[in-house]
Amino acid sequence: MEFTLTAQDPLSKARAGELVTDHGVIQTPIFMPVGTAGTVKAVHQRELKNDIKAQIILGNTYHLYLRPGLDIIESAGGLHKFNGWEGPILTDSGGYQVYSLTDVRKIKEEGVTFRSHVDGSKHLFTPENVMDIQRVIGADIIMAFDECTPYPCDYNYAKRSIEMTHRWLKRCCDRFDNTQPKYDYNQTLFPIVQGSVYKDLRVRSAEVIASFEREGNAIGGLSVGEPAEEMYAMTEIVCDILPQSKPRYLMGVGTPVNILENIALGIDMFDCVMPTRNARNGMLFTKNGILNMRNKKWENDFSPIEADSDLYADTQYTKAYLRHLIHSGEMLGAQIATLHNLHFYLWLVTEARNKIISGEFYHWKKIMVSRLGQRL
Ligand code: PRF
Repeated sequence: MEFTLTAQDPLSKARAGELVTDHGVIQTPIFMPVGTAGTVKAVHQRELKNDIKAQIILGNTYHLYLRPGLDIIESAGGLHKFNGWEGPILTDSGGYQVYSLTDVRKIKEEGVTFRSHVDGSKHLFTPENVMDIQRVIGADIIMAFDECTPYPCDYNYAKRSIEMTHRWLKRCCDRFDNTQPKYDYNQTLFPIVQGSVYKDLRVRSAEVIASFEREGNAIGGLSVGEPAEEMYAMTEIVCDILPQSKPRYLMGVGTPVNILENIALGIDMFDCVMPTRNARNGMLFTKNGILNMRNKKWENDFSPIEADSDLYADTQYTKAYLRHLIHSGEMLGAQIATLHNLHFYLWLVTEARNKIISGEFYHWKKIMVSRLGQRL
């Protein structure tokens, strides 16, 4: 995998770059739509490619391992062949889903035992088997197995946790480096910085993670309930330590404002369920702020969802119609709203990239941040 920096903003730490994978080029900063179970919910692969212009999508080790299971994914020839998405894929390691989705779990040095949220069966994830599983799934970028600490988190717990995450990383790298891809393209492993909201722990973790010299690095453990200012403070400290020459991925972030603020601090890659999940509840993100489509206000509004958009779904349908669909629990409502939100998130990062290249990012970001959070 090659990463080239194309431009740097003179007034912030924002960067524009290009990441080359065997399944295509990713222009950064980028937002990666979340496709937990091998599908970006409510969106066809053709729409992802042609309408939203997604450049990379996410999958989850935890979900895919439980259902459909590795035998089926391997028989299909890997996740790309199975789901028909031909672009790059990144899989998260399960080092977050086991904590957020399972209640019966035990974290030990060896790994994490948990019960499936699907059928209650018992499983063990270790740094080694999570690498093996991600080899079978076959994502282009795979993630290290980590512990994402909750917020708030006791200092001593967070300290012990990063040391274990670092030992797990060594085990991940040993396994990854001693195994081969299952299919005819390369995979790369990104390690994850943790450390809760403690500066010294973030510094320590970032130094350790950087010392592994992988092809890209990620920041985890943020956007778990802490105030945005604390998240930004941690991102800033960590970005100052992680190498300039490699992509930086901030996991599970965030709102449009969070994304712009973190781009300004030097983040290149984002993922979040917010645009997809909130769409299904009728929340639309736009250039001028946030719309709640369930609101009675839109009942008789026959204007397009977004008049000056190049997305078919934005100009073809009215607000009143989308409100009706969402209200009635119609599937098309989820489809239209999801297309809209993902198209908006991809527009936001593409525009950020263009502004970084033209040297206007800092001022543009200021104006956008004041608009994006407004409730319309
Ligand atoms: N670790 C992993 N995946 C994640 C996170 C993490 O800390 C987060 C935190 N926001 C989202 N997804 N492995």
